Amino acid sequence: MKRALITGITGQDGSYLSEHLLNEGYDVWGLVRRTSNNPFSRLENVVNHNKAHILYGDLRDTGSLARALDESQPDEIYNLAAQSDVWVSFKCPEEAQEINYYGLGRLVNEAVKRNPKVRIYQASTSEMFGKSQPPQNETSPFAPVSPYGEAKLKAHQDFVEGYRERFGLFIASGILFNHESPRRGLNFVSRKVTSTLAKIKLGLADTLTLGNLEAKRDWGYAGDYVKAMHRILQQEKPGDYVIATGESHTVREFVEAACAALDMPITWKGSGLEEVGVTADGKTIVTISKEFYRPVEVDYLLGDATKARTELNWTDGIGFAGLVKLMVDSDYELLKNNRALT
Ligand code: NDP
Ligand code: GDR
Repeated sequence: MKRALITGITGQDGSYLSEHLLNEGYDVWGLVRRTSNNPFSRLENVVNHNKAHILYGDLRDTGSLARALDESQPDEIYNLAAQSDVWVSFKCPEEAQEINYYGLGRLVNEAVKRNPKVRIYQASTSEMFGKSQPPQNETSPFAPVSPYGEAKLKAHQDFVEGYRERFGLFIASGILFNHESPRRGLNFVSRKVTSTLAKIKLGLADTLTLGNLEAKRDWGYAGDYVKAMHRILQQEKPGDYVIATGESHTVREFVEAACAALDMPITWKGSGLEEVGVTADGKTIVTISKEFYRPVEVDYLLGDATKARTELNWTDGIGFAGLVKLMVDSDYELLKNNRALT
């Protein structure tokens, strides 16, 4: 039985990946950091049934990583742990560097000391492309604009490409474009939109306040994307793979699709910070605030995943409208049944 260690198992991707690897017959171990609230809300299918082993540790604590590696003795490591919020990274840049850059260095160094043949997956990101011209693929230049993107790029260059070339290690990456799900953190725009609009529909909130509506993202479904992570580590040679749908939509289109899914269509009035989204009965339900703009924006991400489709035989499934509906329906049902959103 293969053993996998997942850092970031409590996050969106960690939860789907742990379920996928358990289905594939893996012995799954997850690194969890201590938090003041329940870290296992996404892991009902995994932890509550004692299917995965939990190890306490932190990417900032080398000793904890050493102990986690000794206990789990993994054949494969999936490094999903990160400070993953781009907006927050502008406010806490050292944290992004500490976890997203040095964290990978600590993990890789400790892992290969114990097992030079271990296979390591790094969660790289389309934020590394930043201002690079779309469509972006594995040969596009990197041009990150946020502390998050910069830390992820440095980690990618030093510990993925660099260690692979210098030491011949099996370190691979997925350069994943935005992927969402009903388990997406409430701080990210997709889930903020679906959860708040569902509240508005049920009379539990009045308005949804957003920042830049014009940014374009290539949004896919997280459940499909974790399958690519696993396939990347099953290849003969380690490589880097763009994972994306090849379709890009603005934040504005995301809001419109979510409103449509809730049978609550809106029209837009005004412009800039004064723009509002208004329902057919004249209620303003979307407003704009400077607070949610970023100092520098990534305007347009559109991924070309030809390499992954060819070499990994990877496909994405549900489409943009399907993804938005899945998220809206899930939030609406949870709220209707007085369940907490996590
Ligand atoms: P989440 O924010 O949902 O999950 C991040 C995980 O990292 C959580 O389990 C979190 O723990 C953990 N974590 C944070 N800091 C530390 C630390 N210091 N030590 C140990 N664990 C820590 O992210 P996603 O699941 O969405 O993303 C997974 C990975 O993929 C991340 O690395 C992200 O940067 C990257 N990525 C994500 C994309 C996306 O669209 N989702 C696209 C491209 C890349 P806790 O629960 O305690 O906060
Ligand atoms: P992103 O995701 O920065 O692409 O990073 P996010 O959902 O935070 O933003 C997407 C776009 O929406 C715009 N936006 C807002 N964003 C948030 N969070 N809140 C708002 O109110 C709002 N209004 C407009 C943003 O400006 C941006 O253009 C995600 C994370 O998962 C990263 O970890 C990952 O690496 C990348 O996707 C690929």
